[in-house]
Amino acid sequence: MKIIYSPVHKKHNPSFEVYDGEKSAYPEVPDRIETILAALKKEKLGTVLSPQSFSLDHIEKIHHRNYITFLQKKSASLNSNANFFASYFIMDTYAPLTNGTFLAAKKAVDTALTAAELVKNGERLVYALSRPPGHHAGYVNMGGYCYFNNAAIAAEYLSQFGKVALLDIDYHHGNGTQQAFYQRDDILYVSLHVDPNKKYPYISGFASEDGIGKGKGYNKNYPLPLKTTEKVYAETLTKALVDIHTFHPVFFIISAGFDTYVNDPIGSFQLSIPFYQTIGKLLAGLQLPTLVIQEGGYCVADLGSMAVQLIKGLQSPEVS
Ligand code: SP5
Ligand code: ZN
Repeated sequence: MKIIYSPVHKKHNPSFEVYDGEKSAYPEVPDRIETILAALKKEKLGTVLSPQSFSLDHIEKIHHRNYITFLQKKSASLNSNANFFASYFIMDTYAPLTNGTFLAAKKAVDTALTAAELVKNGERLVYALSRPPGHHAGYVNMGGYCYFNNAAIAAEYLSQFGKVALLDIDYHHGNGTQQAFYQRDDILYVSLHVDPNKKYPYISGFASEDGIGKGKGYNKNYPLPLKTTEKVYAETLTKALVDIHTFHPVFFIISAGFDTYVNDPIGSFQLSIPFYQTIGKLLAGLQLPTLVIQEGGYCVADLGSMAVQLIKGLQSPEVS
């Protein structure tokens, strides 16, 4: 396996989020990616490569030019300890802009695009250690710890070469990714996530949202109960994999969040560390060129173990 990583993500390190009007600790910390990288290296699961630099044109396919310019200019204008919250382009209080945010977010996109290009060129499995994450970022807004939609930009890139299935297994619904492809029939978006009636992002992720125009039927949401068990998760994932198999994609992208873990400080599901290997095995059953892109997951102490289990599962197909 190839692992794509750059230390530039550390330049994005907000000092707080605002929750119900009060400051609270920012859970999306640089150590998340550092601990995953260290665990993958320790288990010798792959070769680490640095991302190449791609043109902003790739980002412009998913985000409005004025949004990209705002993110770039505003970020550069901030002093090193500022956290900027309020703008037309910011949809909630979980995505503060800081001085290093643009540089880190652009590198997270480069990380995903470098991985996508390797998959396009025949690699079977590539892991993009993108940070900040991306799946909540929409056409004109950042939110939910996300700035540029790394997975959507990678999917758009790969769609030039064949149909793409994007499976989102973060605890939260990927509202930004759904929005990007809601009218498309060449990119299937399938997501398993907590019931949006109960948790963030609240406004999307309902089972009734199934696409519009020629995109009708190419968006699939599987909202799950707050205390979802491994049994229910595995049954639901099996249904999602039937959707993907039926679509006959050429490429498979996984928006991989580890906030479904039982001890995650934000999530509420009941998945254990070994269960991530079960997930990996189920996904490997598709036998498709696969791009894993990091999304959320906030139990920093155990993120490395979850990533290792997921990759071990992806490398050992249940069906051959
Ligand atoms: C990529 C991703 O997983 N984004 C998740 C964004 C969810 N943010 C909302 C959760 C806010 C939790 N903060 C609670 C602090 C209580 N004092
Ligand atoms: Zn999440």
